[in-house]
Amino acid sequence: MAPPAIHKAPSAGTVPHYLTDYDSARRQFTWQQERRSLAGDLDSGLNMAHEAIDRWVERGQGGRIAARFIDRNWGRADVTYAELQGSARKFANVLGSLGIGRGAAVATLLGRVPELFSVALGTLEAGKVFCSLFSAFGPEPLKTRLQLGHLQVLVTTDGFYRRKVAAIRDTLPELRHVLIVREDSKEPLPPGTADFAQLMSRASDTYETAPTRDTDVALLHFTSGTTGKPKGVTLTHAAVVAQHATSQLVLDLHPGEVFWCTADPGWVTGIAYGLIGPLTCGATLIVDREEFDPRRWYRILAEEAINVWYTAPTAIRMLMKAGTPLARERSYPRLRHMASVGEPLNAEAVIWGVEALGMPFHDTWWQTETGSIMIANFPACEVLPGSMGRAVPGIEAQVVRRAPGGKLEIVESPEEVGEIALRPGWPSMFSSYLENPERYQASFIDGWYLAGDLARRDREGYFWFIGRADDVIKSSGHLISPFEVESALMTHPAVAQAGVIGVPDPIAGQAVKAFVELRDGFEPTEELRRKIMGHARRQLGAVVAPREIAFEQSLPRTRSGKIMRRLLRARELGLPQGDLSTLEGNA
Ligand code: 6R9
Repeated sequence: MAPPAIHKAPSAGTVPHYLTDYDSARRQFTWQQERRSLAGDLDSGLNMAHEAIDRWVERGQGGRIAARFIDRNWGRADVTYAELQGSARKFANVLGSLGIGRGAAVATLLGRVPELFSVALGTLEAGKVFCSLFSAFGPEPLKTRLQLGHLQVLVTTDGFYRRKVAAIRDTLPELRHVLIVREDSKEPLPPGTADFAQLMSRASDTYETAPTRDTDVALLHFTSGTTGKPKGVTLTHAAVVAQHATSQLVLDLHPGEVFWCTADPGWVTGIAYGLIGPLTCGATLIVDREEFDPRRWYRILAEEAINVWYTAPTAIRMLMKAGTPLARERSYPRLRHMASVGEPLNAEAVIWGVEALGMPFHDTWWQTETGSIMIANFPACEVLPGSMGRAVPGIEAQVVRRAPGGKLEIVESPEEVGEIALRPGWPSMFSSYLENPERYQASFIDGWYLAGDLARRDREGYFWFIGRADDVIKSSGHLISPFEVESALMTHPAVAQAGVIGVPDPIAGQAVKAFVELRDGFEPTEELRRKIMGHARRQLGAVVAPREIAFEQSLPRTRSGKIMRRLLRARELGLPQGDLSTLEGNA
């Protein structure tokens, strides 16, 4: 039985919520109105960076803190909206001086540092495409993404460059400029790179924002599929309309409020809600440069007087594991709203929020492709623990089944599981999969975008997550392609075939497990297992590499030679093996 609903956060009511009555908010909401509330005239242009920073400076709010960066030793570096505008404009001028044209793509491979914000906003301001690469990736995933995205500029540190990029640079003929944010200025610059700080210091901080239109591509994010290369998801400048609206309706961010989004900027949440959306609301972002640590996190929540917190289930489960007493060692009088995204948020975690921090976690659901939150539990509405919530105003979401003849049918029964489907037309819907129009087309069926997630929808419109419809793995909130891991394993000389699946993990949600078939002449020893593991980690980075490798005599294949991950999963979990008629060797 589902746990009882939780009515309102106890501390709610201290600020007026943007959304108080769900049904009337849905009735009244229009995207045109939201669009107008930003850059005004519908026919004029729209620029994400302009909405995020310039507007506040123009209104005389430039002195407000846009972001506070906290370092390992608790040093705090504050950047105001005006300073961020200045550094963004400098970077826009740097791009100009390097001769980078409109529409070209600029990438960062950086930790959570101020330079990432300047590069992101400056790139957008200049009308170029910004792409943030996950800094824990190894050389292989970086190479694939830099190639697929035709990236012309990369901003990274000397350490990352030496460890991850130098060896693949020859394979990236389109990468014209590498700018180094130096960690140690005594070290010479790596050959073929330029000094980021030096270029910035020479650049002017006046710049006329590029006249971008709603339909111009602004962001490139990479996401993982089941087969083939990663998918390059493009979002246009219009995405800012939905990122802004949801930062208000779902995260409830007010000007001057302190907001902490714990997502890494290498993933979509870290840009949409770690940067753009909250700045359009005039909030102050807290950015922790360090990795997760329970004591550290509670100290940040308390000392930085966080008002609104957006985090992820894996982190919440790790906090639960560290124990409720640790949470209660401090008090959080300013905290008034907590939300979560990225993986299923179990009911216990929602309820634990009340116990440990005085309010429930509010689950939200969306994807890189949707560009902003689509389904949510709203701060002023009751929370159903274990449910992802209801469709955001302006979003039509349903659970559907595929009917014969390519039609979709809306599932009416709250018991029946189907696929999550969204009616196209919201402003942050992805505009393409880079160089894969067929794949893009295939995501839309019968007038709906199919998300590839399975869910139930109850009579009140609350969605309950069931699982993914494909083989993609979500581990600690990171979307991982089994294909990418299999390909990296197969570059090891001992590996003939590999099949990779996600296995349940109490903290990370899923962990990556590989089944490996060895080439003739190799023995399945512990030493070989360690070698293959090391190889995978060097190529992929520790976050993506398998945590477990099992040797198999032979992997189950279809008659066409494809590894049957479904069967590997069923065997691993002791589930029924289902239809085996296509299994190789079956008559
Ligand atoms: C924002 C983001 C998208 C996939 C999505 C689904 C899973 C996201 C979830 C959730 C259960 C939630 N997912 N939110 N599963 N409950 N509240 O995570 O984007 O990296 O593209 O991942 O993540 O499977 O389809 P992305």
